[in-house]
Amino acid sequence: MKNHDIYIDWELPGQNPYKPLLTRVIAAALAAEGVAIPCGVDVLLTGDEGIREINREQREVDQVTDVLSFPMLNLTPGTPPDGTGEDERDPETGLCYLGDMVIDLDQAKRQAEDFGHSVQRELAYLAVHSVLHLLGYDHLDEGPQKAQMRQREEAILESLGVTRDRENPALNEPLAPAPAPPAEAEVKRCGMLTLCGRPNVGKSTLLNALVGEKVAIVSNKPQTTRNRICGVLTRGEDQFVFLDTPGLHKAANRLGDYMVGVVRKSVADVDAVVLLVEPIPHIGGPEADLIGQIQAAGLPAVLVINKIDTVEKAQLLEVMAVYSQAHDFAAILPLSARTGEGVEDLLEVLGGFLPQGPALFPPGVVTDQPERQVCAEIVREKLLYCLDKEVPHGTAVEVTKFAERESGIIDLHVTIYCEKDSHKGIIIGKQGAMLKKVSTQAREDIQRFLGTQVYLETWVKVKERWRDNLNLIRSFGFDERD
Ligand SMILES: Nc1nc2c(ncn2[C@@H]2O[C@H](COP(=O)(O)OP(=O)(O)OP(=O)(O)O)[C@@H](O)[C@H]2O)c(=O)[nH]1
Ligand SMILES: [Mg+2]
Repeated sequence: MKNHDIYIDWELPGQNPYKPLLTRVIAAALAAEGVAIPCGVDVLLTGDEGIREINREQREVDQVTDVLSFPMLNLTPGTPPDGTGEDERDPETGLCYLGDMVIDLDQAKRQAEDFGHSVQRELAYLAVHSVLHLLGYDHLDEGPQKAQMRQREEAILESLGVTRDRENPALNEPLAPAPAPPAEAEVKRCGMLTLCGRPNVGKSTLLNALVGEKVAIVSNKPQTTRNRICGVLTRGEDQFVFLDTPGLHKAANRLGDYMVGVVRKSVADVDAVVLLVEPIPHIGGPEADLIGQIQAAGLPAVLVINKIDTVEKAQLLEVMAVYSQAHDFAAILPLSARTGEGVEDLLEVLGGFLPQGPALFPPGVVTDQPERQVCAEIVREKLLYCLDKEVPHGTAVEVTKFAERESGIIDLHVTIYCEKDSHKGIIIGKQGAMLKKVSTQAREDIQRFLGTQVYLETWVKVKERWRDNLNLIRSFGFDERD
């Protein structure tokens, strides 16, 4: 099981060789401290200037330090997070975000020279030291806490075969480099596949599971996805380009018309369609409509019965029987986008629909969405999560500033539009509490997505009935001419 998500950002060109080492050391330190739930740590590897700027901004000292740690949780040494504490876990990803560490590579190199050991060893030490800070250890004075922290550091480094002991030359060898990733195979088959279905059936969850990264926001409220979202999986000689679509529903406003139009356009000109349905033995209006569209377009289609983690297996047979009578699907696959069960089987089936052809996207690319759009979507996801009823459905999010400083820190300004003054009050909350909650959660995810520190500022404005105003809909990036 992949237990920890460690996001490492490189501010320094050409320093990527340390990435496998740091990833390994951080994962080992977390495991040694008994962290047994999926966790996230953000790492920024910078130089003297970068860390000086962060020291100035965050600690108001004009100073170069070897490492900085910014814990997110208030933990006690020896008591790792178990995900039960308040706000400990991201409700959607289930990830427990521990905080940020910043390492100054220039300083690490100097210290390595002073100690007479390798840069790898110094980086390993600094990373372990920082992980312990994130887990609540401190060493403000020479008391027992400092001794406890030192003792843990040594134990962890020793378990990795790394100590700072200068007298033991055997330990001075650099760590073995991580095995090189396998060479990229040339893509020989590439195809586009549309994911469609009623709202809330799990299309975006499935897209993320297929691509292996979060490219689409997810919520337990219907009509979360508003636009076509492209997710790319490149595997060996195959490239899958998935199109996630808004849930097909009866439009109640012009934004709804736009969303339904997106679905229609996406169930055409693709290599195959994946129709997602709930594990219910009944064909509803949206399903019948989509089956009609699939037949009219003459496209091969795969039926995915999602959320099988919520029903007895016997019920699935009934669902399969009902749908196999409605259309001649190329395959019917029960799966759980949430747990991942069956996703590999789906990929195998979909691989059969990829035509011969070169890659549409370079290796490593997982979506075609610009970074600022993903940031706006993340803020909208948090609004959907934190707010009730109609309020989040009437929000639109616009990024008004996305600027990267020389240090790599990103200044992000975001405006949240809502439809009524009363909604504005709800979004801001008592003494700004709701907006702060939304912003904090969004900032954490955005930092993880961008792999760097982000200063997020948010404003809330009212645009009455914007969902029925074509000009406003277009200005928010929903353009039916696309
Ligand atoms: N139990 C269970 N829940 C799931 C599964 N897949 C998705 N969900 C949940 O269903 C809800 C809706 O998921 P989304 O992926 O946002 O659904 P969607 O089809 O993209 O929804 P729209 O964008 O509104 O059309 C979320 O709360 C998901 O966590 C699954 O396999 N099992
Ligand atoms: Mg969706």
